Amino acid sequence: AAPAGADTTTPPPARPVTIAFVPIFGTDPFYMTMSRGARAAAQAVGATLLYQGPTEPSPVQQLQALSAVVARKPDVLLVAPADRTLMVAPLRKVSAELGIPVLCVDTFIGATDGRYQTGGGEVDFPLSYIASDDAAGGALAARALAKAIGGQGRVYVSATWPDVATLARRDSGFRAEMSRLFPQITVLPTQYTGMDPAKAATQLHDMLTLAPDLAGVFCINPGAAVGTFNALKEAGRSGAVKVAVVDATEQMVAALKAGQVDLIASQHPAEMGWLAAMLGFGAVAGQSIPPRVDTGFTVLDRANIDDPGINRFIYAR
Ligand code: T6T
Repeated sequence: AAPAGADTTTPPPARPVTIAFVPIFGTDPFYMTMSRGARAAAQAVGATLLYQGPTEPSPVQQLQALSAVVARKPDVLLVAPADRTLMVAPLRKVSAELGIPVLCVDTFIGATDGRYQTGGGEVDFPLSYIASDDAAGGALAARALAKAIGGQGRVYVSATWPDVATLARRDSGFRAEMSRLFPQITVLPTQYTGMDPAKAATQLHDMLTLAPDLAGVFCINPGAAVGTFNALKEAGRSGAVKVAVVDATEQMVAALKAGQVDLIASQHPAEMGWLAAMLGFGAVAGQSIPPRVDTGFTVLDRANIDDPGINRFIYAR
C-alpha cells in the first residue's frame, strides 16, 4: 500500500524538470557539497540542476543570483537565504507572483525557526525547510566542548554574521545548553568575524587578554575558525585552548589532524541537497512533501576521524 499522503495517481511531470539552487555563497565547500547531493538526486529523476551562487556572502549579491536564476524559469527553487528578513519580500515574489515553489535549505526566513506550512505566521509560503537543527547542533557542540575542557572555565563564541538565521540559532543553542548543564562554564560575548581571518585573530588575542585562562572557543563555522586557530598557534596556546567548529570541510579536518581543532560537528550537506532536490521534484510532480526535514549532525574528533562510518561525513567538493 502507498504510504499515507503519497499521491500515486499523479503522473510524472510531462516535461523535464529544472531545479534551481541558490546558496549563500557559491564557492563555499559546504554549499558545493550540498550541490553535489542535489545534482545526484536531480540526475536520478532526470531533472536538471541550476546552481547559481554569489561569489561573496551578501544579501545584495544573493538577490542578483536569484534574479539571474529565476530568469531561466526553473520549476522549483531551493534557497539558503542570506538574511532572514531582507530575503522575505524577494522570495515571496518568486513564490506568489512567478508561481515558482520555494523550499529553504540550510537557512530560513521569518521568525518561526523554519516552521512553514502551518497556516499562520507572516512567513509561511516556503513548502519545506531541509536542514540540520542548528539549536541542537549548538547544544551538541556545547556538550562536546564542555567535556573537552573538563566541565569548567571560560569560553567564547566566534561567529561570522549575525543575520544568518542558522548561525544565530547555533549560538543560542550553545549558550542555552551551557547554562542548562554546565554552571561552572562561563560563555563570554560572541565575536563576529565577518569571515575575516585577521579580525578573528585580533578578537582571539583580545579575548586572551580579557580571559588569560580561556579554556575553549566555539567557532560557528569555518569562516570563524581559520583566523582563530592560527592565532592560537601564534600565541602558543594550540591544544591548551580547545576549539570546536561546525562544518567538516577538508581544511577543518586537516586542522583537526594537526591538533589545531579538537571537535568538528558535521551537518551532512550532501544529504540536505539530495533530499531538497527530491522534495522539490516531488512538489513539482504534485506530491505532498514534509514541511520540515532534519538532516542531523555528527561529531568528528581525532579518535573517530578515520572510521569509515564517520569519515563519510567529511565534505567533498
Ligand atoms: O555553516 C554553513 C551554513 O550552515 C551556514 O548557514 C553558513 O555558513 C556555512 O555555509 C559555512 O560557511
